[in-house]
Amino acid sequence: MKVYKLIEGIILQHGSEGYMLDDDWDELINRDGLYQYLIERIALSKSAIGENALRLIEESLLPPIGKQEVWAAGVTYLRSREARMEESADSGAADLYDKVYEADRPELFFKSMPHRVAGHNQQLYIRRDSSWNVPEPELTLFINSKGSIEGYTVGNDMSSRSIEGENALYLPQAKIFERSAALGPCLYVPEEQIQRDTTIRMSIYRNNQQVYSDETSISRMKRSLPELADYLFRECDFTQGCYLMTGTCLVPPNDFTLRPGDVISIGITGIGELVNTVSYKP
Ligand code: DO4
Ligand code: MG
Repeated sequence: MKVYKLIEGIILQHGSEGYMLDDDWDELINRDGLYQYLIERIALSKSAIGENALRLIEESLLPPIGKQEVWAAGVTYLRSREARMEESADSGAADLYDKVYEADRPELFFKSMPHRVAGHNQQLYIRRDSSWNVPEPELTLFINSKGSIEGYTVGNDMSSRSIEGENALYLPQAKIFERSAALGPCLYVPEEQIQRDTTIRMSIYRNNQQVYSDETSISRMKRSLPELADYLFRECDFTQGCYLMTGTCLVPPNDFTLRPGDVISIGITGIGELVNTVSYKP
């Protein structure tokens, strides 16, 4: 089941059918047994809107977020640990990443308020004061206010590697700026939890040429998804639920940096494709 947030209303997509709802986003998604609830809503719905659903989704899609905070986990894959140790070698912080990868407590950090989040086909920004900018493709959890993982989306944790590499204490500046997070295209609510062998892939295009492409499986993540959610909920309440990006598993080569005009496409099997164009903040 896919839940799309539109400028006016919400579309549930189940199989090839679409159903329009006029619910409040936060009330609709923040519940236990979300999949079952959405199935019941479809059964009560008078009619499917068929092909119109696709047109509406294309024309008026928003990121699948209301009042939820966006958090992120870091160094959950070996590839991220390696990349971070390389970029921070000169600052002397390489050890931090090694330690956090092995530690019981995961790295969790605040990523974004909802108003800084871009949706599918919207622009993402890179910092002008950063010389090394990368996208981070991340499976992103929707966790309800009781701490239960009820859905998933595709996330992009845009990052400045030059700022983080200069000093690990600059992490918030490397991570939090206008349009530094993307979520979408939908909230995916499966009947069962997401499969461990789910594939995540990313391609980057410059002047219509592919300049990067790779893929991996979320089974390479060192930690379990409930473990990350449990730590996040230890001493924080999220009355509307929250989103949690689960860490990057793909890192472009060290000589790669994003430029304005680049197009980033991130896909996760079952969820869909999140596509964004890069620019500077106007
Ligand atoms: O440790 C800094 C951030 C790590 C991160 O964002 C990631 O591994 O995805
Ligand atoms: Mg990340």
